[in-house]
Amino acid sequence: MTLLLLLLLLGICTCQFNPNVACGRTSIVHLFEWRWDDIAEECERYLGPNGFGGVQISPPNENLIVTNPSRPWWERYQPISYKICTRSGDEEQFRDMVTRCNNVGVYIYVDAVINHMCGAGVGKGNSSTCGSPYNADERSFPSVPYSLHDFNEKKCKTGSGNIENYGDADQVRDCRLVSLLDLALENESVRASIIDYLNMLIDIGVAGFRLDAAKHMWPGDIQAIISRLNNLNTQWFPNGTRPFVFQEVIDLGGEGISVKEYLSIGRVTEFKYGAKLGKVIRKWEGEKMAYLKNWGEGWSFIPTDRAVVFIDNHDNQRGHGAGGASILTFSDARLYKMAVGFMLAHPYGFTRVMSSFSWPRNYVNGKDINDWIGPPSYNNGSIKIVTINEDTTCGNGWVCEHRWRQIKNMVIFRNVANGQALTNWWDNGENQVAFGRGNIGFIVFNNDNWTMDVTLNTGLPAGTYCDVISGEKKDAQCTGRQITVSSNGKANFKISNSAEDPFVAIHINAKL
Ligand code: AAO
Repeated sequence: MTLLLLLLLLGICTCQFNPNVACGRTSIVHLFEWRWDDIAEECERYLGPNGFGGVQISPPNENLIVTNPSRPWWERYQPISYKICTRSGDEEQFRDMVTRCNNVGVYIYVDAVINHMCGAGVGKGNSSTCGSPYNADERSFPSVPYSLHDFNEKKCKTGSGNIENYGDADQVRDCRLVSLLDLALENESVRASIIDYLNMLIDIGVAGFRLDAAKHMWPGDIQAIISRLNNLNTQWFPNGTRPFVFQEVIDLGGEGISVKEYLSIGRVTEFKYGAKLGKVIRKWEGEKMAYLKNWGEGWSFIPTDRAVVFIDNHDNQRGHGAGGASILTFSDARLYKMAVGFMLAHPYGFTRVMSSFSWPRNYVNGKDINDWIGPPSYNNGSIKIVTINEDTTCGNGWVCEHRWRQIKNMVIFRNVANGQALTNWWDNGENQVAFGRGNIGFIVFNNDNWTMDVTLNTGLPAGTYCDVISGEKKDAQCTGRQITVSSNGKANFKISNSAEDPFVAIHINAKL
């Protein structure tokens, strides 16, 4: 009884900061632009069995259909109504996905676009994913309904009505982000519409929300909305569970708004993480992996229990948002796997893995002019299904980084090492580093231009382990390299700088 009370209290205390993942699961994956039917399948056939905790999905609400350029991915960030009706599927398919994913312990996190509606200049019509009418000129969205007084038309003080200076916090909140019609979130009618939308999703069974463009909303408005959300559906979650909320706030420093203003509301995306780690792994600006010894708060990141971290996201993998050229993506596969491996091995933050579709990058003067290209789709605009190849990778233009052996196995490593402190840090002063997680797991990187050959204290029990980067343990056999830990916990690591993946990871569940 006391234990129950304690657990209950713990649950209540951590509330909206708790990712709500099922016990023993520690990461979510962003299945960017996937169809609901495919996500349901993926939960059952892959994510559940491989220990993924959840899926961040693309915005499920009705959006503008953009035809020039033709069906860009970013049309989904231009809401027309809160009907569940997009290229990813309709409400029935959405409900089916949530049910099936929840039933295998993989929870759904909705990308909630509540700061704005569509662009100011898109005119009027019913070219939207469910055919709902809109009139951007009159600020009219009858299907919500929203009208002129629901938008920040008078509050914004810039000449253009758009955000012109990120140094001015008022502008960033009261003016239009890239001309998107900015909702007046202090209006009770606006709040009520948004709360209805989010509560509908909660009642269907979602576990939480990514709050898109949170930096462009006043913290007090977000707080007011969050506080009126329902508890999660008790069919899958304990009584009294609060929705997990993580806010998209880009703060690389030097602007009018600080990420700190949002930390009491929910978790926040730590954009410094991927931007800095990209520089370190690329060895730009004199950065070295040895400097990662105090990675985390030591690098002036937000507190670990407030951070959502990732190597790249759907914006900065193609030059949108923030981070610039240092961001690593699937296009730099070798370095990317090391970065994701480091992130998943390191205890800092709540981790999100990116899963992308491919597109032909085409740089003109340093900018990818194909940054708008939408998901793999047929001529009629419908999104292509995610096919699975014999070797477990994806087809039809889906990259599926989360299925790359090295990344999938590190998601499992993180689950196994959950709750263990970082131990036995070692570095050579350059780009060869290693660290453990308690006496549960150990990881070693060689990002120098020479071979590594060292004997390190792993902290692991003696035995032979299967390296989960070059292979994995299958039916008590190892398909990759084997590492022998002697009775004093030491093991020799020889990693060629020209290895396909110049890192090695072992953990107690990969002991042979
Ligand atoms: C599209 C068209 C526009 C058109 C508009 C309306 O591209 O030309 O005006 O429709 O018709 C996405 C796309 C947009 C797209 C939009 C709607 O990215 O291109 O517009 O859908 O379809 C800011 C926000 C951040 C936002 C990010 C993209 O703060 O919230 O821009 N991300 C989210 C989503 C994103 C989505 C939206 C929001 C809108 O993830 O997919 O947009 O729903 C600075 C600021 C950041 C700011 C960036 C970029 O960053 O700090 O807050 O992000 O600039 O404007 C260094 C600095 C760093 C700086 C960066 C870039 O790295 O250190 O701080 O440089 O300057």
